Amino acid sequence: MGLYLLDYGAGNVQSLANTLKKLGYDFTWISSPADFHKATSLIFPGVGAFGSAIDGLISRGYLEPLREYIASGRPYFGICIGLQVLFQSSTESPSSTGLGIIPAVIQEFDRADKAVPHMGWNAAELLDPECKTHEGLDESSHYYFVHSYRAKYDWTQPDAAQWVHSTTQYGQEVFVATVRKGNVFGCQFHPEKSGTAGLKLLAAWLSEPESARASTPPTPCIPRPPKPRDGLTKRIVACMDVRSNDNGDLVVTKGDQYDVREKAPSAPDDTLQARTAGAVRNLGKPVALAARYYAAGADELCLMNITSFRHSPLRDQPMLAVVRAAAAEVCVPLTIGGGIKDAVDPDGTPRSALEVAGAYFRAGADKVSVATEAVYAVERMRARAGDGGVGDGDGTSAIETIAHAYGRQAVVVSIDPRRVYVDPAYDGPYAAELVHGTPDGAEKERGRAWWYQCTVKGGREDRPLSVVQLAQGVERLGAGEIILNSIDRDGTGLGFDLGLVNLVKKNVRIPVVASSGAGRKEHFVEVFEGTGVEAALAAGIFHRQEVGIDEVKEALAAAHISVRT
Ligand code: 1PR
Repeated sequence: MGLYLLDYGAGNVQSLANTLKKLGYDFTWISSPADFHKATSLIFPGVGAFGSAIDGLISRGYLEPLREYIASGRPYFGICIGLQVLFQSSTESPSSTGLGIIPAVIQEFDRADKAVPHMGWNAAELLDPECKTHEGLDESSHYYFVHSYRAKYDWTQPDAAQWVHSTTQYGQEVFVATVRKGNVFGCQFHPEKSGTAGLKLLAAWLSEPESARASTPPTPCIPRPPKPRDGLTKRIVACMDVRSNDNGDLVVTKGDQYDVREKAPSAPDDTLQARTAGAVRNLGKPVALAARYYAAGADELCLMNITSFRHSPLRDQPMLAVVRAAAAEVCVPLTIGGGIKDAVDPDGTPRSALEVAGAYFRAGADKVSVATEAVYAVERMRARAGDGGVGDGDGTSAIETIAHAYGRQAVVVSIDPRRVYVDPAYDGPYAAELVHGTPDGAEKERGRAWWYQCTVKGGREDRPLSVVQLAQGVERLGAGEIILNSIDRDGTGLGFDLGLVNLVKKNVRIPVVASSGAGRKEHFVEVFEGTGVEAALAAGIFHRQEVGIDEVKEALAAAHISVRT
């Protein structure tokens, strides 16, 4: 089979290549317009923005060959933007024209009742009421979506509705999850990031005889009114903080309030604790742990290069090899953080944040996480506005440049706030963000109040910025998601800081991942019941195997919180 993959230059399409290799398929990247004639099957794993995709296709001379390829009746599989380009246009990029094969327009999700992007695992419901599984798509499975724009399902428009194979509901909107007609199949979600359910779907399409793939009939138009609740599940994220130990090996470590060195015993002795005191805590190898968490059902994985600021950005950057090896093992989204900023390699070569992010995307990352540089960018933005104003980006920050090239869904901001305790009657600049200790809270908190100050360099330096100012600032600059750590709770096992999580969640409209402090499975139930967060992240309890990801999900399911099992 002449299987070809189309990359219009966005770059972060390595996941699909890894998945196809896993499934045992050889493929060739389209590298010139002439390649379209050689292809007998074509997959377009589009990522990023609609306009960038169309511009990328035009500048490479691919748009007309792609149109001709699809018109020739040979099998086509479009993923995410690869599905959206089949439509007439998108409000994301009004000046760009799509292929116009499906007569409808892609529009932005309504943000009134939900966080946008729609990011996470959701169900797809087949239009054909007779079957619960079809073309490898299974109604009882969940698939990984990440997008801000969608094609609304409108059964009153038969010319467009006849293409719709399945739909998904987010908030109160029912949109097109998959299309299927003739030789065309497309999905809004990412099968290459959807674990075994996604592998099954891709395998089913790839193994179908080409004649069958080229001749699917239209779908009848069936009303699909929204249900009371959507099918989006809460995500469980396993995070690995990676750094080199004293022998120079990259290991997964874990700190207590960001201190990753083993503690000395209280009295001098000859125990193992005394002999290892001061050494970097070693909890395993990053790739082996990533594979373990994938097998255990983690919905996403994070690899944080926690001492990145001391190393060169790209030259001899050992994290790239770790990401490459981890990405080959796992079929769920992978976020890489640490050192995503403009920097200079030891040989004097300047590297832009975009270039550094690009290297990680090509290695197989799906999202990059920016921490220190995000704080500086918001500070610059506020300084430009003056007079305490919020301001606007100038297009040069890491968040803006990466979001422009790879889409905002690919840019996460990791926030490292620390509590600043103040008098409960505090009336200073952060009074509106004050959190008060509850009577049943920890002893240290009772009768006290605090605000949350942002830090940089892994908590080593405080900055004159509150967590709300940072969260709102990065949303404005174009971040697609926030990982919300807590230096006070990190590694303590006391539970997530619900006051902090609620404060940030109610001040932004992008998804928030609660992080730091998980010590028991009940803490996950608490954070989902007590805040509106989309995901919860933990490190220590998973590394030390104190609680399994499956146990967390069982506890959530028992509390009627929707999870992917
Ligand atoms: O500043 O863009 O280079 O990014 C550096 C990244 O490394 C940031 O995301 C920062 O949070 C992280 N980092 C830096 N130093 C440390 C450290 O621990 N010394 N790790 C560090 C922060 C927090 C979480 C942890 C959760 C859950 N670790 O990653 O996984 O707190 O832990 P728990 O479940 O065990 O409580 P830049």
